[in-house]
Amino acid sequence: MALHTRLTRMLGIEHPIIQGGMAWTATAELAAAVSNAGGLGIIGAGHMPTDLLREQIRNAKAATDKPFGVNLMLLTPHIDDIVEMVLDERVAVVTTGAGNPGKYMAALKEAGIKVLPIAPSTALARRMESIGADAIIGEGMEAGGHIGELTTMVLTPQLVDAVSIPVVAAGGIADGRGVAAAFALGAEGVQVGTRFMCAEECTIHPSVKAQVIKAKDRDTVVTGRSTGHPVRVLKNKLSRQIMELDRDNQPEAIEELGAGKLALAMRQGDVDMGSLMAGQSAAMVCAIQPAAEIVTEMLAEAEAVLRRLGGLPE
Ligand code: TUI
Repeated sequence: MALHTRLTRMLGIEHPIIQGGMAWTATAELAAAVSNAGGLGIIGAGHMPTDLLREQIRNAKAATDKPFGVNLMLLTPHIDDIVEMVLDERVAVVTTGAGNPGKYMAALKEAGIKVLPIAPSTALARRMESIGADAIIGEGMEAGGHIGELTTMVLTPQLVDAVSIPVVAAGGIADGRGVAAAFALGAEGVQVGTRFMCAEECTIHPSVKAQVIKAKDRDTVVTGRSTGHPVRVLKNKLSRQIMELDRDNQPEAIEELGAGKLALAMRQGDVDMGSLMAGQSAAMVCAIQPAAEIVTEMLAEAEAVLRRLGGLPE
């Protein structure tokens, strides 16, 4: 069986699984592996210098013939340069996070790029649809990193009612039960981040993968609410320090303390003072596996659940 939807047809992919565009985490190796497995791999631009990102895109092109995408983190200061480079490289798909991509939509669409904005609310989703978005990724607050206020359970069906383009559910989805649930809510695809952190092809430091695998249900916390950019992370020494500054309402001190800490975790493996951005689903990630195995396992589970639910109980 295959789970083909408007989303898979539009993107030219086999399976309705998009890999989250995690900064300092979702590199060309991971993106190519997910795309080769029939999902949609995404390179996370984050704050990456434009030249380095271009190299990543070229590495991914060399490693897969399948479509892949780039996630644009709209808070990055050199975002204009990045967009120009992405247009130049003719990337197939762009997802956007942490802001309103309205300014770039016309240029991206003109270049034939499929644009999937991440929206934490129906208002933004409607606006994005009206200016030409191809699908909406609705990310619930179960997700890791920068989050909105709503849960995936309530956001997804509201987005499905609010727009007529396909909706992709994100936040808290780490196995086939989550995929089936997202489909039940009307989504035509899912975005999965945290589980792909523990893909073999994910190049983050092994110590971070170990923290994700070790995590239990209550091991994440939302830090930085006072800054206006709340971020979900695995609890550690840094998150405790930021929580204290949050309580004292010191947003500038948080921005200063937080600078560079995502790379410190993901690249250097500092699990005490690095920012361990990960979703609540970390507790459901139990092993390091090849990306292709993650994709096929999630699909097989989803299909089994959907088949079982096909019959009403006695
Ligand atoms: O973007 C993410 N997750 C991220 S970005 C990131 S880097 C960062 N580090 C520190 C502080 C802030 C960012 C780490 N994780 N997910 C997608 C996402 N987008 N979540 C929430 C949003 C969002 C929020 C507001 C999208 C649009 C938006 O619009 C505001 C507006 O201008 O209308």
